[in-house]
Amino acid sequence: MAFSVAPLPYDYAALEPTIDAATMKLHHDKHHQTYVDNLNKAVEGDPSLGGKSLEELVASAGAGSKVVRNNGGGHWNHSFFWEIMAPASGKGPEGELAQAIDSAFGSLDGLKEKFNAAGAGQFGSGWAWLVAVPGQGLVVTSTPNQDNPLMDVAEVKGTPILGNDVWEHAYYLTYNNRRADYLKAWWDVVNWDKAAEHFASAK
Ligand code: MN3
Repeated sequence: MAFSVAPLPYDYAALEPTIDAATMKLHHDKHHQTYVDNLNKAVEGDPSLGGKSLEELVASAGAGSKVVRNNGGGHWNHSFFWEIMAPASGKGPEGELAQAIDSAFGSLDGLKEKFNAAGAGQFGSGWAWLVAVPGQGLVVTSTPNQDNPLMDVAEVKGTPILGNDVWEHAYYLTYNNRRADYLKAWWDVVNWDKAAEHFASAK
């Protein structure tokens, strides 16, 4: 098998009460695994894709099949998602990332407001992102389905710094239909150290 789901970097219950253990188990073990299984099937069935990295498949998603776009995106996005969260630490952004947030959004609250609006405004399923765009600094955007800002088809292209999954499967057990409540609570489990790593790699 070409691609596989990495174990969660923490316990299923580690993000409670923000995200419940049952949601994490289903989301990681079933939803993410299904994207990976379907991606592997698609790659096995198409010799022209053999040997390509996930990053390559994602970067050329618009030129490939819908199956690879959806499931390659699903694999990349979820791998990113597990790592951009961590047990609540009470910490916020620091250093250069904090400065860049202040300069783009006025404050961390300004970023949260914009990011939560992008997540709430994404019709149907998709993702909200904070992206480092070359020459522009930090930008908030959203993508439909399993698209992401690394894809050739993305409206806003750049390096993802933060990303939140706004598919119902990410929050329905605890928050039911209240996506806005989930978006608001999610900030408690953001892994700001990992976000800083992404920001450093974007420069
Ligand atoms: Mn998901």
